[in-house]
Amino acid sequence: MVKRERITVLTAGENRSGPVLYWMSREQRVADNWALLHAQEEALVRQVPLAVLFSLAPSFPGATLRSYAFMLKGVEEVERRLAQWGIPFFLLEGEPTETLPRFVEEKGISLLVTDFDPLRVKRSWREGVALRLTIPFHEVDAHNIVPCRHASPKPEYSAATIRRKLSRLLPEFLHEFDHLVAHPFPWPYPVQPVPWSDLLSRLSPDRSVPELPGIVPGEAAAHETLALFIRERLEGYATNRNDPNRNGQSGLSPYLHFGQLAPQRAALAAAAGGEQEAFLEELIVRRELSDNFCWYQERYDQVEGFPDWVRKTLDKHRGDPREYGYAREVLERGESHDPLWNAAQKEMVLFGKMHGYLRMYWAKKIMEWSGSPEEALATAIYLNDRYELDGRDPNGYAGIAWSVGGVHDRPWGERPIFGMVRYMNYKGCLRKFDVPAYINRIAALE
Ligand code: FAD
Ligand code: FO1
Repeated sequence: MVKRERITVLTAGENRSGPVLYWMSREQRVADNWALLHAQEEALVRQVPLAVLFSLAPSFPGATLRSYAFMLKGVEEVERRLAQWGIPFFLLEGEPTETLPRFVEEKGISLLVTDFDPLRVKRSWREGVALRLTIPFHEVDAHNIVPCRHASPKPEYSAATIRRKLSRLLPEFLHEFDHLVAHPFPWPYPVQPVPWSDLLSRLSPDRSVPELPGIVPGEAAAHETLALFIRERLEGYATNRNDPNRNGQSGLSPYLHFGQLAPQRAALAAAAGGEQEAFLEELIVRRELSDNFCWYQERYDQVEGFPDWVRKTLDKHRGDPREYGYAREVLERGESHDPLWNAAQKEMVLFGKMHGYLRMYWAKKIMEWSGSPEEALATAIYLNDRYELDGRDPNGYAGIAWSVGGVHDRPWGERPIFGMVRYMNYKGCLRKFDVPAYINRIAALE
């Protein structure tokens, strides 16, 4: 049974008979998907057909060919996997607030289920659709192990405060998933296959950020990446994860971002592994703190979303002289005076995934070289969401807010520009890892 704490009734609606529809958005997978499991539970109780629908929005903020190509290959795999369970899949093009209510009416859907996502664009989609429904509309948190709304009723101050709440609740929520069954009530209408081959050309996403040849999209590849990490790199994660010269991170973020892997699955696999505390701290505490931030702080991508102490200290230092200042285009080309920063920017542009440790340094330097916190925030978000395959994610908005605006961090010694927001510098990196080796490695790959 899907736990009640995962389910939010967005609209009660009137009951009528008819199929159940899962509007898949964030959780683009068949296995380990609480939203899909809830939709099937409801369809079995009602003894009606079940279908899954993905709404392909042409203008997802910041998305380029890189992200759409990866995502659509994963969604195509979803269609193939669903067929094995007798569950049809539909892909609607256009804005969901238009296309979805029409589909619900045409097919006489009796219950609409969708997955939880704290981002603004998704809130507006859900609100827009809810306004035009007369049937029940349920939202299921299939991303957080402890459902976001249940873990805490407010924005958490730091990892420490949410960690206390999560660790109390994890024993109740970190368990094996229920299983999908072959759906016994067949879909009563003809199903046109999705025209996968010409979708991308019709979507015509920004091709200046090309696909990434080095990473295979989809649920199967996600599970292989997880298994490899657990087998070969979980053990050394605590020591290796912050060294850009070691392959110490899991590589899971693109799969988690597009919902091709359930964080709960990764946690279950790690918990059975070796030394997992450091990994679970990132995978559970840090990630679920990001959803908490974006859900309860609607201005998660604005300076107004920073804590009061930060806004005060940054205001005090607005007028400080900047030793360096770069236009966004110069930064985008990785042409600052700082070879380490340039290498990190190039790693992101070329491979779609900057090393986690360098993301902090990268964003803090943008803060140091921008004319204002507002400009720094906008530039970091623009570059992050344009080039990171795992971009356009609550983890990114929280990570950038931490770097630029001290969100989830504490006050540090006061200094120019940053005020009491934590500062990071080149010398600090030199102490942490072999900086020339990293710079040379990226230079050799260009
Ligand atoms: P691992 O170290 O293997 O971590 C495993 C998982 O734990 C990650 O996939 C992620 O879900 C979670 N995690 C790890 N570190 C963090 C963190 N600091 N905050 C939240 N969750 C974390 N992450 C994104 O998914 N998308 C982004 O756009 C993004 N932008 C960032 C920007 C900045 C300025 C900063 C400081 C961090 C950003 N992060 C972002 C968080 C983190 O850097 C990435 O999640 C991580 O590097 C992804 O690689 P991995 O999965 O191999 O990491
Ligand atoms: N979700 C959708 O439901 N429809 C889309 O067309 C869509 C496009 C998209 C493009 C890039 C990207 O990074 C994410 C995209 N998402 C889309 C959202 C994604 O599924 C995640 O839910 C959020 O980005 C993470 O919160």
